[in-house]
Amino acid sequence: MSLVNVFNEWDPLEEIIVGTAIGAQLPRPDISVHAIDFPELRAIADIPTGPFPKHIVEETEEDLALFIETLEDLSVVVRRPEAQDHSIEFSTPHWTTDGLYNYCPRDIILAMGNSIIEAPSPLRSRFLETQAYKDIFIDYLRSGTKWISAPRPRLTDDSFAEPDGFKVCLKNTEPMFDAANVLRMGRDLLYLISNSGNELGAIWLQNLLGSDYKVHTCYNLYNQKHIDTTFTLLGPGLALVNPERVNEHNLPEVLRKWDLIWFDSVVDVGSATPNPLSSRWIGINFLMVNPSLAIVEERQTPLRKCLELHGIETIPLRLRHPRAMGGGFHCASVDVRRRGTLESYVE
Ligand code: DAV
Repeated sequence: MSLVNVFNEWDPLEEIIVGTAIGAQLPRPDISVHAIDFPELRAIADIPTGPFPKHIVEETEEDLALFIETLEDLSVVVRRPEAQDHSIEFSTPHWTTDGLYNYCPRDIILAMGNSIIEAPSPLRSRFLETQAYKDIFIDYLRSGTKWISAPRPRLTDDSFAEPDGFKVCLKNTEPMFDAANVLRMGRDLLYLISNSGNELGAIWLQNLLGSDYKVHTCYNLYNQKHIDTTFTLLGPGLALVNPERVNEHNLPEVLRKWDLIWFDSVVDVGSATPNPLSSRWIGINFLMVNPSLAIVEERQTPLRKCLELHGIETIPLRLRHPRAMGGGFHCASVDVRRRGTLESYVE
């Protein structure tokens, strides 16, 4: 049986890939890094670059080790990427870059049904990032998993219009998206249109998945990058919503009949770096182990209380640098197998 078998964000978790902070660095700046990671900065020359401070890498590795131990205690199989040297430059005929990190497998790997899909990231620095997962994917392949890599995008300079703060400037020139632009809810998938995902990417994904699934493009929610600090899907018909981004006008149609928790008490844990890769909303980027158990960053006390009021127990764990590194427990992992079947959660 395929080791990859997952249809949503909440069924009982059986296997997961957890990222690593080893080798993490900020790549050489370009227009995609500007639009997706640093829209608050005026010029490309202002964008920070180079290795993450040693203490951030070491503390994140310690925190991930405890996350993994906790998952293993819950009988979840955990796999890790190979560490890579992201400072090595690489090129296509059109451009040269270096890499970012392997901290957020969520961003570049989409597990859906019995398929593993390597996403066509609009960030040049992530062009080769899935190489760190090849041996894992080969194991999955041998077990019957379908292994698909989306068409590699050209990523020429004209993929983006001139970055203009928080406006969408990713063009629709070819399919481009990060896997973290997608949330899985059985037969329906949410797909955020933003600087890290365009409409051709949604069409590519829809055509790949076929008529058993419906990819719902969502607009005007959050223009910068991923969807997993805007919604957290908790269980069948229940979601946590970021009220700073979502309102009754832009709420995706498929969520209208769901019970929504409009959660406004996220704790800003700050950042040890001046230009963090994520906003304070990284606090709602947590992992469902099953519909009544979540792994949550320990400083998010109001969130824990809120989930517990809704019958969801929480395991608080330390994660010291979610803003600097751009990922909470959801981003820093990709769940590939959950016990469950393909269902519709929308009437
Ligand atoms: O809200 O700053 C972080 C994206 C993490 N994958 C935010 C988006």
